[in-house]
Amino acid sequence: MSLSPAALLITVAPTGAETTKSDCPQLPTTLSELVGAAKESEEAGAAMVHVHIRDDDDRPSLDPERLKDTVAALREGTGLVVQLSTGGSVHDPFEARLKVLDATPDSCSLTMGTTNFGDDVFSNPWPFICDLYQLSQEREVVPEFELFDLGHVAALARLIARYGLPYGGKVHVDFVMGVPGGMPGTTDALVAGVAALPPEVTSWSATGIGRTTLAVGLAALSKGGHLRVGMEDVLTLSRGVPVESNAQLVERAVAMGALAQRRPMTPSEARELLGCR
Ligand code: KMH
Ligand code: ZN
Repeated sequence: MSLSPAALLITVAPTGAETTKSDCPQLPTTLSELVGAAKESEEAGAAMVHVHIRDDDDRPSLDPERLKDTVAALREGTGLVVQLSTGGSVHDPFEARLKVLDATPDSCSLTMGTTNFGDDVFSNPWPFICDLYQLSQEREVVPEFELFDLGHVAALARLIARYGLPYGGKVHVDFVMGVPGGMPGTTDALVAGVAALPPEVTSWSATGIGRTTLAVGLAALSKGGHLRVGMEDVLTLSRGVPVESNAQLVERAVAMGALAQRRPMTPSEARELLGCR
């Protein structure tokens, strides 16, 4: 009997909407920087990319044409599963967030509730969640449910009960932990979240923001989950040591996975896991 290691989905989140280019010049904000970071991350072992884009002044953007060009460029330059953020920045209106699906990504993020987000509010009221979910089903885009809090897990069960399974028939969630205002980035919180997942969930990953990144990553591996890493979520490797590239974080995730006898999943395995086209 072969005992090949179980596959580990590594998602890279290279940019996010919160960090400024002036605070972090190595953050990939232009299209060519983003594609470069995605290529390097794929070579390092990532199978999916979670994408936020910026405008010409490096500010967060949901510009429809830019989003389409970004999806095309990532498809051209990489084999990664392309997941567009529908969360955007805390300032983005619901209408623009729904329009993200016009760019025909493979996957989209879908946050399961409103959460305090540092000093801001990341707004995801129930009617917006329902609209976005139904649109993802219509457009055949696979959602990744982002869970910032235990209540978001309960909201996911309610959503599936009301509207059925996502396009593709699989249910993949990502625990986003350690946001000031959301659930803490601890093993205890992750264990509670995983225990509460509805039975329809077929796979889950976790990411710990800032200094919780290692605790959450190790806890996720010990529970058999998958990992999301990237400069959207963490900007230091250890206290005072800046991240130089997204690939560096992917390499670290691969090394952590190797200790847990997991090998990086390929993009085509990820497509199968997630039920993407
Ligand atoms: N930037 C946060 C306000 C997502 O991508 O869907 C929302 C976020 C979640 O990053
Ligand atoms: Zn995001």
